[in-house]
Amino acid sequence: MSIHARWKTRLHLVVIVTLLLSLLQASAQVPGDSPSIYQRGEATIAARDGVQLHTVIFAPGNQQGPLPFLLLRTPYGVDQTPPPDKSIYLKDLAAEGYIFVFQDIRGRYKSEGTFEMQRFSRDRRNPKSIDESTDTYDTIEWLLENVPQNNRKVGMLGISYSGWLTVMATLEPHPALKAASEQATPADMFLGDDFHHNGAFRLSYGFEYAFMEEASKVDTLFPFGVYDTYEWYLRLGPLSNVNKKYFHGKLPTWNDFVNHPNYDEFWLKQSLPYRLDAPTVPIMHVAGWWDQEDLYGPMKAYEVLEKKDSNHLNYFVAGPWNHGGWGRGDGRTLGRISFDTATSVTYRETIQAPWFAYWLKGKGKGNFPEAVTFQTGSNIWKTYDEWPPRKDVFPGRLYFHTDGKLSFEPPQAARSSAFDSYVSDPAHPVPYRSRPIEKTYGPGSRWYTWLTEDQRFVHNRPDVLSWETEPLKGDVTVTGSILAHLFASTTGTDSDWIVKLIDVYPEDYPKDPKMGGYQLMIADEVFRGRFRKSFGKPEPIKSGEVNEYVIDLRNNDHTFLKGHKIMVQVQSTWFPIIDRNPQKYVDNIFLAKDSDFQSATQRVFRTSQYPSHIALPIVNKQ
Ligand code: PG9
Repeated sequence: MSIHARWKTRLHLVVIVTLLLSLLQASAQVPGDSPSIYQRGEATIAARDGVQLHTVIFAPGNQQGPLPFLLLRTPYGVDQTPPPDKSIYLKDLAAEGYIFVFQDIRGRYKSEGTFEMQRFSRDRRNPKSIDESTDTYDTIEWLLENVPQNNRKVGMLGISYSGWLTVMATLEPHPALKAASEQATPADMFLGDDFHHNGAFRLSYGFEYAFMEEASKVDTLFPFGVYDTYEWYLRLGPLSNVNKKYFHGKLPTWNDFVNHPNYDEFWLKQSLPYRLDAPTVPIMHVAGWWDQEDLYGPMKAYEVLEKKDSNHLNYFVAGPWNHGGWGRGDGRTLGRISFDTATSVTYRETIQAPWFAYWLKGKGKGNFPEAVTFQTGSNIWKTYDEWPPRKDVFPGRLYFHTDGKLSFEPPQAARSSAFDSYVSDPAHPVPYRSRPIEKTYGPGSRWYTWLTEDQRFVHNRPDVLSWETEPLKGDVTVTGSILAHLFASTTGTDSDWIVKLIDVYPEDYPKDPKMGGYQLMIADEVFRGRFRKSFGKPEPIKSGEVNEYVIDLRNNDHTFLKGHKIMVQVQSTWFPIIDRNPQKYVDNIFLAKDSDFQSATQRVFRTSQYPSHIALPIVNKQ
C-alpha cells in the first residue's frame, strides 16, 4: 500500500462556530479558558485507492510514554473540533491520556473522494474495492507507523453517523482496533432509524438531512423561507414535488427514497443485521431513551451481536438522553423532565472512561456489567446480567376500554360496535410537536427535545384518541420490550397508525407544581398499514376490515410512579416528521398525486375478539 502523508504539528486556536449536529454538540466546550495541554496537528492519510483523508490529531504536549489512540470519524467536519480536554464529551478520556484522532470521511469537508450515504460494504473478492471499513483500516495502519509514542492500540467511538462508522470499522477490523463504542448508530433506515420507521417515511428528517449532506461538501441547511416548516411541508403537496421543484433529481439519497419505497435489497444490504456477524472487537452500545434520531439502532446492534457473543465482548448502556445527550451537559434534565442526578456526567466518568482505560491501557478489572440502564421515573441506575432481563419480569397487558379507560382487565364486550373512532384528514395532519416547527437543525430548533414535550398539545383533538388508567396505587416498573397490539379498521385502503405510551403526572405535583398533569411520552411509534404482512411486499388494506397491527414500541426501563396514570394515545398523522399517507393505496407514495389524498374514518376496537392493548414487561405488578 502506498502511503503519502503530511504531518504538521502546530498549536491551533479552535473556534466553535455553531453547534449544528450531534458530533459538534457532543464536542461542546468545557467552560473556562485555561490552555489545553493537547497539541494539534494535521495529516492527510492516503486510503488504499489513493484518496486523501483529512485528519486532525491531538497528542498531550507533555506526553511521557506510549499512549493508545482514540479515533473518531465523521461526515460533519473536523476542523472546528476543540482539543479533547476542552470537550465535555471527551475530557474524562483526555484526563486519562490518549492520542485523539479526528477524520473527515471521504467526500466530506477536506477529504477527497465521493461521499456515499452509509456506503455499502465492499465486494471482498475485488482487492481494489473500498468502504468505510477499509478507510478506517488504512488510517489505523498509517497512525501506527507515523505517529510517535503510540502503544499500537486503537479505540473508536462516536455518536450517530460516527457511531455507525465505528460499527463499520469492526467489520474488517485492523488487528490494532481493541475497543469500539458505537453510540446511537442507525441499524436499519427502513425499519427504525432516521429515514423511516416501520416503512413510514420520516419526511422532514429525510428531506433536510439529504439536502444538508448532499447539496454541498459542507453541511448546508435547506432555505425554507418560512419559520414554521409545518406550513411549508403542507404547501409542498405530494412528495413528487420535491424533485420537480427543488432537488431536480440531483440528490442521490432523495432519489434512493423515491426508488426504494419498500424494504428491498437496497435497505437490507445497508442494514446492520445483514452486515454484522459475531463480535470480534469489544463493543459498547449506547442509547438514549428519548433519542429523536436513532434509538432503534444501538438496541438492534446490541441484540444482533449478542446472539453470537460467546466471548462476552458485547455491552449495552441506555439512559435518559436525547440523541448524543450523554456527550454534552450534565444530563440532570431533558426538556422539562428532571432525573435528579447528573446522568451524563456519571456516564462519561464512570462508564465510558473506565471502559476504554481497561481495553486500551489494561487498567481495572474489566468486570463490566452486561447492561447498565438509567431507569427513569424511579430515577436510579440499574445493572443487568442480560438485556432485556427475563428474571422477575412478568408479561402484563393494558387493555383499551370504553369511556377512554385503560386497565389490566381484558374487555368483556363481544359487540363489534365496541370501538372508538376518528376522522384522519391528510389535509389537516396532527403536528408531531407544537408549532412553530423550526427547521430540524435550525437556530432555536426544539427538535432535540420534542419526544419529551407535553402531549396535552394534541390531547382531545378530534383526530387523537386517548385511554388512561386510574391513578396508580403503587409503582409500575416496565423493563424490556413493549408492544402495541392495535385492532383497527379504516374506510381507506392504506393508513398510518401511531401509538404513544404516556406517563401522566398527578394534577397536584408538589415536587414541581408546573408539571401537574404533564403527559410525558415513554414510548412511541408509527406503523404504515400497507406493510402489515411484509415490509418487502406492501398490500392494500381492505376497507372496513379489522386488522391486528403489532407495533414494536422498543425496549425501555421506566417506573410509572404511584399516583401517576398510564395513558395511550392513537392517531394517524404525525406531520411533518412522517409524510402524509394518502390513505388510498398507491404503489409508491413518493409518486402519489394530489388527488390520491383522502380523509378516512378510523376505528380502534376494544372487544373480547379484538382486544387492543399494550403488552408490557412488568417488574413489580400491583
Ligand atoms: N442521525 C444522523 C444520521 C446518522 C446516519 C445517517 C443519517 C443521519 C446523525 O446524527 O449523524
